[in-house]
Amino acid sequence: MKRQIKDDFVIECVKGDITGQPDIDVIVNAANKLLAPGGGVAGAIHKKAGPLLYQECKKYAPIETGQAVITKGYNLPNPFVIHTVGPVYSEEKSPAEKLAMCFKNSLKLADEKGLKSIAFPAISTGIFGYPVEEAAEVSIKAVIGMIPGLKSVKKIRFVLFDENTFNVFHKKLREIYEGKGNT
Ligand code: AR6
Repeated sequence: MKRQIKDDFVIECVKGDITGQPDIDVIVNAANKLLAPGGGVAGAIHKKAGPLLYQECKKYAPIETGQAVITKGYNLPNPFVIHTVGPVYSEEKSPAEKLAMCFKNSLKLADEKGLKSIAFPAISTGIFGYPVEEAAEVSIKAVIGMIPGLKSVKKIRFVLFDENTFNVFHKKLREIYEGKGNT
């Protein structure tokens, strides 16, 4: 599903694997504070990128929840990876604020670097336990709020791994845009 926000900007949801998006400049990793290879998205990204990714990550670790750092993509089809740490839902006092920060800080980094396209997974909705409905609302609103200020980024893609998460994000994106009068 694709939404043309303005003439030259696209926001879309696809079902798939974040490590299989060769047309995207930077993919976002749902990382842990140590930026170490874990399970889920982080495991898949580090596996495909190869060990040099963790070597570079170590230079920037640890980072705080909501922060983001950028590295090269190594063996991934993307030149860059942004690593951001989502909130652990049951432990965070203001999880929505922290989750929104992940998206905002990642977009800011990509834009500053002059990148044109970015792909996000459903940060925090796996091991970190954020309910998918709530996460979709916070995540989509956070990226949409950033669009007017972006200079370089022209495409934002949400890559959702399973059918349910895809359906929830897809529906939420449609609702938010229908609310704004788009079709
Ligand atoms: N591509 C796209 N989405 C994926 C992929 C993939 N290859 N694999 C899983 N997902 P998670 P979190 C989905 O657990 O909740 C790691 O160990 C998954 O189904 O990867 O932020 C880190 O090191 C879910 O919908 O991230 C941290 O310790 C979503 O991506 C911790 O897990 C996020 O799931 C981060 O937990």
